Amino acid sequence: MGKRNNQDVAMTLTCKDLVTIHAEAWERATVHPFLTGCQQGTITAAQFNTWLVQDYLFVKDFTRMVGKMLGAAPDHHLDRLLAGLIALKDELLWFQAKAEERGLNLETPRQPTCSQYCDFMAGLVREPYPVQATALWAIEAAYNQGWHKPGPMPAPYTEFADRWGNPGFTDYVNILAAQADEVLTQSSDHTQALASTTFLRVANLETAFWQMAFAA
Ligand code: HMH
Repeated sequence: MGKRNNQDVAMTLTCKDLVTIHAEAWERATVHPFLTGCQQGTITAAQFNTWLVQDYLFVKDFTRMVGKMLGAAPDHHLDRLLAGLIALKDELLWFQAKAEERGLNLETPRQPTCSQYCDFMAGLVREPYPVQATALWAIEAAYNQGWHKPGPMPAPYTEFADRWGNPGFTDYVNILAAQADEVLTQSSDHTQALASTTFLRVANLETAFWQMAFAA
């Protein structure tokens, strides 16, 4: 924050600012006993499998959210969104393969937290595009940082940590931040305030999402 647009003294909020403003919520979203448990080998198979199935259900609706963003995005954002969708196509197939390996049934009901997160994503279509772009970045950044922060993960979690913690994914997240920053700069204070509450909502949903593994 603090940077001012010299025309109308509007604030220009950036993704970096959001992490600072909501530092505690972001820390809870990205440093969690689920992730440290994977790293230390203390997560049970049942806990991990609960997360895996619920995350598959999440990613299906996340894919729908990104698909709807195509309708609102400026022309020069389409390429990255489409690249993101192609990666999500692979990711959904990967989740199916992981579930098969583990003998998991993906036709499982969503837990309440997963449902809340999916409802939140479905509702984003009603928000201005800059708010959607901020949410997209925040959702991907949470996993990028969360899976990266504990450091190298032992088997069988290595490939999970690599999927979201790898440098290519970090580059993608940084591009999403740049795209969100660009449209936030052109937004009203009201839209920027909405982007800030949306970021906080993502952080809180992410924290609750990790917690689901322990509630089952
Ligand atoms: C809950 N947040 C959750 N799941 C994911 N797979 C991502 C973010 C990143 O795609």
